[in-house]
Amino acid sequence: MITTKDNITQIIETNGYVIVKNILSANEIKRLRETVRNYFLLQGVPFASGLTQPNAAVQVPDVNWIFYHPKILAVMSELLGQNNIMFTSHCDIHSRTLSAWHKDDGLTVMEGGYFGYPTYNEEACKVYKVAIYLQDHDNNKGGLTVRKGSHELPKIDDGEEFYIPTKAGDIIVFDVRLTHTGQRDIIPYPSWQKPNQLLQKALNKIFKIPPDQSKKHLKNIYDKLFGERLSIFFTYGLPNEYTKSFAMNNMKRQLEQSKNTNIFLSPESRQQFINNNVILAEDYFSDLVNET
Ligand SMILES: O=C(O)CCC(=O)C(=O)O
Ligand SMILES: [Fe+2]
Repeated sequence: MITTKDNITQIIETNGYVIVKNILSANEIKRLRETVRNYFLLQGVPFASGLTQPNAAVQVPDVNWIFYHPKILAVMSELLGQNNIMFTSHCDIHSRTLSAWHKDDGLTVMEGGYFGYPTYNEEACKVYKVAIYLQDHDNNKGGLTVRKGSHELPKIDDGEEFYIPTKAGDIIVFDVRLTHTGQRDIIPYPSWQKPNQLLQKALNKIFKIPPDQSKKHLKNIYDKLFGERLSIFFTYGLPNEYTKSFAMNNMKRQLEQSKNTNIFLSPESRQQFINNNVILAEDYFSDLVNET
């Protein structure tokens, strides 16, 4: 579904996600790819057959310009229905990771989830994640697949499945309660499902390697042939208790996953957000400081 700006607010409220085309230029995508790629040459946390970096807003300040990119701020203000919006300090960057169906409300991560309890029926709970894939995914199934309307449905199997074809430069914004998944298969073409398994079996046999290892080899071959799959995810919300709670608890998850304790944005990033009238969830992180 390709959308115009006039109806994006209604679409995200109904479907739980929206695609906004052509937000970033080819140069901006190139710059982000270089930053993310170079970062993962030496750093990152092994995750789902690839590398991830949670808390990237703090750990990888070179990506921060994307958070206050004028077009992204305009989209987020439009979607949230007001100029006052809050940045949660959530940002994960990924390289070559695989994924499975999940929600980003934290209910599978901690007791009560990031909001403290399930919020599927609560209208004031508006926490929206931006997904930026740094390559085209319109000819494969390596981008984002969602379940329509599932931001209002607690069960992970509920809601019609829809694959979102994106070009580098497009962004997807989704409600963090939406059920979604990234690339599930090593070779992300549905017709390759059988060959995927056969290839893996052949690798097991030829090289006498255990199945999880062969999966890794197969994935390396695919990545080499088709290029690295890189992505950036970050989250804004209405400046209210839901967003603050999401931000604080999600920060706990990010610290746990990255084995780190830095929670504050750099003074430069802070200033940029302030210049753009963005409210910062980190201003409410004092409880976290006392805990860590
Ligand atoms: O792997 C992907 O593309 C999806 C990542 C994701 O769902 C997340 O970071 O929460
Ligand atoms: Fe997710």
